[in-house]
Amino acid sequence: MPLRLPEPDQILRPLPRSGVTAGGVSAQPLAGSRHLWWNSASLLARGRATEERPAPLTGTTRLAISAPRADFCGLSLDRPRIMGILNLTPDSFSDGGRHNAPEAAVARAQEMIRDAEILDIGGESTRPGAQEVPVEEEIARTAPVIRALREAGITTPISIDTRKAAVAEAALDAGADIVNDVTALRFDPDMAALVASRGVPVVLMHSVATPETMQKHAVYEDVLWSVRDHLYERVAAALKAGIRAGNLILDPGIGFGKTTAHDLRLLRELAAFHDFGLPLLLGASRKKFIGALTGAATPAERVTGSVAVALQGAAMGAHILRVHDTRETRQALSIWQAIQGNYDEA
Ligand code: HH2
Repeated sequence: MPLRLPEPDQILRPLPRSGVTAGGVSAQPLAGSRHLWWNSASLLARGRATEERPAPLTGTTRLAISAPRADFCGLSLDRPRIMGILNLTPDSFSDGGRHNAPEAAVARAQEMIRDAEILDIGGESTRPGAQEVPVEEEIARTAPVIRALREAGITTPISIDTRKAAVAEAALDAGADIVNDVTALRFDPDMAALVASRGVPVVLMHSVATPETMQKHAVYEDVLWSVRDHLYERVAAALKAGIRAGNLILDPGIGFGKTTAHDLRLLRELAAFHDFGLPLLLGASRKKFIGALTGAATPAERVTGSVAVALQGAAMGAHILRVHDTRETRQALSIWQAIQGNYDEA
């Protein structure tokens, strides 16, 4: 089905509900989820007061909010999927320097895929203040490890977390399946054409400026509308470049040029992005706002807070949860899914 972009000046933000439905005619699945449904929504029109609305029974917006999302590398997105983070960098804010050697990376991947259904591999930190890594260096960090993972018989879908087309291309050639671009195809002019020609899924994330400078740009009149407008523009650009709608995944970019208040607003209103009709990815694991809210100074101390955020993402209908702590997230998610009434299927 071709993608119809939502109305640019209004958002129908569904109110996600879980558990037993009253079975009313207006109860509709949320974003193809088997756990969540909705029967009312808020209408946010640019510059106007928010109105509460019953869920529309027909129409393209209803369809976009409710419809099953395209399968993701063979994974049905009717339940939240865990994406395990494997950073092959000396300086990532959480796991920098831990998995650089290929043997250590393969061992960590083997451990993560007990619980993760996707692996996200990165060779350049994008934490606030991080400096750019030369292309050759980033390729040398990532491609051999991806090849080693495939040679070790790991068939889990792999995404390459990069802003650079040459790095993405080397990773895809080595056996990666997905491109995860925190600049939503803006950093490298060759990235959109590469993704289009390889026909692979791509994560379009909201970010501003560069990792070096982004926290200076954390100023928005209204962060929800800014992120929405940006993703709208990036989806349109991706389609124009020939990328299939079924290969697009959206991400609000928690912590990228955002304050704690911005991050919280986006987490609270995540369901506002379902009217694109696309899968949502949430990457909040161990991020700074969790430390700011709890006093957990180091990323390693933020595991419990991260699991809480992952559950919030699941409750808002996020389809992919990008996390460091795959085991802890899986345990929490299994319980959440079981409580929602899908015990046999969780
Ligand atoms: N966050 C980070 C990196 N890549 N990709 C997506 N799609 N969404 C995110 O939120 C996201 C991302 C930053 O986290 P991490 O990889 O743990 O750290 P670093 O950038 O320091 O390697």
